[in-house]
Amino acid sequence: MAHGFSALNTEVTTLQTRVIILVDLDYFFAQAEELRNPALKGKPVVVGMYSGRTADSGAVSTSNYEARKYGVKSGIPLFLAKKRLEGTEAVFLPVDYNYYEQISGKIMQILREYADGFEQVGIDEAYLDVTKRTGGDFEAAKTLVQEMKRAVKSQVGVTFSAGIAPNKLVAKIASDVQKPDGVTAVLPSEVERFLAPLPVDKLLGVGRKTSAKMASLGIKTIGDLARYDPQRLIEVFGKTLGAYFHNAANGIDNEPVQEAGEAESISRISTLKEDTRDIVAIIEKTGQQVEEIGKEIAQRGVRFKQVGIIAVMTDLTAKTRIQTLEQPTNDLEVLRKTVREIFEKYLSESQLEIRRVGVKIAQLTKEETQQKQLTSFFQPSNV
Ligand code: DCP
Ligand code: CA
Ligand code: CA
Repeated sequence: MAHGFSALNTEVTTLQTRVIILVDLDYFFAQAEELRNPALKGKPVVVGMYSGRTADSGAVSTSNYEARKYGVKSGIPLFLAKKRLEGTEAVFLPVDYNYYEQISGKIMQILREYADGFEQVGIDEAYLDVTKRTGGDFEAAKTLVQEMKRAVKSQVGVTFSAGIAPNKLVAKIASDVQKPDGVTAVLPSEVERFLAPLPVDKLLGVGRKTSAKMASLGIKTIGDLARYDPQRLIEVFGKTLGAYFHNAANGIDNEPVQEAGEAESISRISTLKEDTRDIVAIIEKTGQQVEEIGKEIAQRGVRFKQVGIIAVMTDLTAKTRIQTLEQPTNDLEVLRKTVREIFEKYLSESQLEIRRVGVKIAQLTKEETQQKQLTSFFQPSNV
């Protein structure tokens, strides 16, 4: 442990119940259109992706709530939307993505100021970790959301809906409960009751095929899934998915709110001179990769918290092994040492020769955020 990293896959321990907010902008493309042309308000507005083949071919990107009353929603064909809105004052507009991105950018900038940790997802959603600034208090988080709503409404003119919960998974589902311009908070003690009656396809990763499979096992609601034998789930869906479904259904989700860049990884992979199990040959190759990765992290000013190796075997199957460090670092010595350790362990477990090797670092953080985190971490709390 001299160089400060721990055993395989150390999980981040949660010291305190988190308070996570998911903000989702209401009927976003259509609301953005109303913003630049207020005369549209009150009329059904449909924003469509025109494929250009014929005047009406293409699909609805989104519509405002007036249009939704007629069954016009994302994904349906434009000709069908036209038919359903016949005889109304409906307005059809083409997608203007650049303009929506501008509006989104302004809003994200405002929201960011209200968060300890911020993660934008797509054009119209963001997760905010507000644990620190609310002191873990959900009432304070509700007040914060109201402040955010006022700020975004007055500075940009757009409404959003939000979910407040102890994790990202539940916050996202909660944000969908009251729309538009709503807020739904799910306290830690309410998570189980909140999730139980919902259909399984509310969970990320449960699409049509999976929900049909679950139905055949007698699983319809998230509550059914939560009670289902986890061992059986793993048999049916495999280890990763099975475990995920079990945890998700029980409202367990430890995914951190992280800046988009932090989720990135840097990797290098190359072919060995010959197929081998010789650690010296492997280390020679990965040593070059570590140098290259080192240049890139210096350039970008990032640290890494996760180290992985990639081994492509002679039968072309690719294996990866990951180790999480105790804290982010930019020390290439630590990287070299960790890579060697993981490879040594890997070689002791596998008999096959290796054709290609790679090194990957992940959980990247910017140097300055890192410093900020360290300062606040070491601040004595009882002064
Ligand atoms: N979008 C799209 N095609 C889809 C779904 C969405 O082009 N099939 C675009 C248009 C939406 C934006 O993405 O405005 C955000 O998607 P949402 O699912 O959040 O839907 P909306 O914001 O339109 O509506 P809601 O008020 O239900 O969030
Ligand atoms: Ca969305
Ligand atoms: Ca939305």
